[in-house]
This record gives sequence, structure tokens and C-alpha cells, in this order.
Amino acid sequence: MWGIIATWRMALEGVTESASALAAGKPVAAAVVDAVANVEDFPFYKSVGYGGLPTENGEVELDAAYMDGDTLAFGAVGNLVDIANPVRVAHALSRQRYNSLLVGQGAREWALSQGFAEKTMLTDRAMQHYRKRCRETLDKGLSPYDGHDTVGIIGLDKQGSMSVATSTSGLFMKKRGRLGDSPIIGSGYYCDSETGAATATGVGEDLMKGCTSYEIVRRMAQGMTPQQAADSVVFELEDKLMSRFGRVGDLSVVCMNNRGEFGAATNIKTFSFVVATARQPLTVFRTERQH
Ligand code: SD4
Repeated sequence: MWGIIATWRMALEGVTESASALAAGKPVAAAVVDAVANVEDFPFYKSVGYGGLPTENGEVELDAAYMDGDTLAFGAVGNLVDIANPVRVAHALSRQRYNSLLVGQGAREWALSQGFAEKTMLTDRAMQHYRKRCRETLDKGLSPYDGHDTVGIIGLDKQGSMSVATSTSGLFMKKRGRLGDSPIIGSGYYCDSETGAATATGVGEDLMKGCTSYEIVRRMAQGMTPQQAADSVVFELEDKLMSRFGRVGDLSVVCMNNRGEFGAATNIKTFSFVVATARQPLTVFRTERQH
């Protein structure tokens, strides 16, 4: 069995290539990292990597993570400025015994010391879009934190190994130094090859309240199907936050177990995800809120 699942349609191109690699028996780490890097490199995706929207202060600060489901090793970066592929830095950090999560200047210095390329990640297009969004937000009285897409990709290879990786520019108008769930193990991602993996997208401040990805994997380990685990975690967290916190942001998740069965859940109107497995031809699903 092999499989790959990703949040949002923007992952389609990278997933297509990595699905072929996994079908050909290639190892999962490169498949997942390359698929995320493909999204990071595409200049028109305004929420991931190159061309991502800047912070309140006009600087692009990127977060990314990688986790190996065989060893449970993880690596992550937060608030990384002007380094080409944050997910590759996160992957390299997962091979370090200590210092697996680095942020800000320290993350940048480490990446440079390891030979990662510098690249100006703010594009003119992103800056124009950012100004337009600022105006719209003010004019329409919208929350600046609405409408943002993080890429999270889970893979399973024919050897039974699993990995997960995430990458994001974080929420629109975020403050300098703000971290969301995407670089935080257990919240934005979790992977254990003995069970499966999960990854989340949405409002990090809320996803972190439920340790969302770890909780999905835990429920799969206790016998839930991926779909049951995804639904129960998203909607229980939503109910809990509504009753105790009085509001809740966007919560969307995808997950896969080590048999290539997958699930997805969302509390927003439509959430797209991409999946391919040995049994499921490559498909972009649009899932609706089910609760
Ligand atoms: C964050 N969870 O930084 C990310 C943003 C996101 O879809 O996923 N948006 O909070």
C-alpha cells in the first residue's frame, strides 16, 4: 500500500509527482518534502512560501515542519525570513538530536550555516494583494484573520513508513513573531507509522487548544477510522470552544492511517483536499461541513 493526502487544491501538482514516486516504491520523506516544496515555490499561492503574504510589519515570516513517523523525529522552523524552502530546513532539523524547533533569527542563521539558499520571499504581487486585503478588511469590517490556506501533506510508502510536513506564511496580518499551529508538533501535524498521521489548517490559536493532530492520531490508535477520528476531533473542539470560549475559527484536518485509509473534516463551508493511494486514483475532493 502507498498513499498521500494534502490540504487544499494548491497541493495538486506536487502531490501528482509525489504519488508517482510513492507508487514506484520511493521513500516517503522525499515524496512529502518535495510536494510541500513545490507549493512553497509557486509564486501565486499567497499563504505558503515564496509569494506568501507578509506580517503586519511587511515582512514574510514563514513556518514549516516535518515529522518522521518511524522514529518520531521532528524538525520545525518558525518566523523564518528569506530562506527559499522552509520545509527543507525543517526536514534537516529533524535529523538533529537537539534544537529541533528553531525560530526567527536563530532559525535563519542555522539555515544559512547549513548552506540553505537565501531568497527574497516577498513579491510585488503579494504586496499588492496585501494592500488590497487591508483596504477590504477595513471597508467591510472583516476579521483580518479570515481566509488563509496552509499546506499539510501526509505520505505512506510501500515499506509502511509515514511522514508529514507543513508549510505556511501564517495568518494574514499576523504580528511579528507570531507562531500558529503549523510548526507545533501535535497541533499542526503528528505522525506515527504504527498508526497514522494528521495535519491541520485553519486558525492556529484554536487548533492548538485541542492539540488537534495528536488527538486525531490517538483516536485512530484506539480503533477509530480516520474519518471518525477527524470528525469527532473537529466537532468536539468546535463545540467545546463555542461553549467555553464563545467563538471558534476555521478548523480543517486531513488524516491517513498506515493502511492508506483517509479522512477529512472541516467546520467551514468548503474545504478542498487532494488524495491518491494504491486504491484511490488521484482526486481533488471538496468536502462540506457535515455537522
Ligand atoms: C496558522 N494554521 O498559522 C495556520 C494558518 C492556516 O489555513 O492554516 N490557514 O495559524
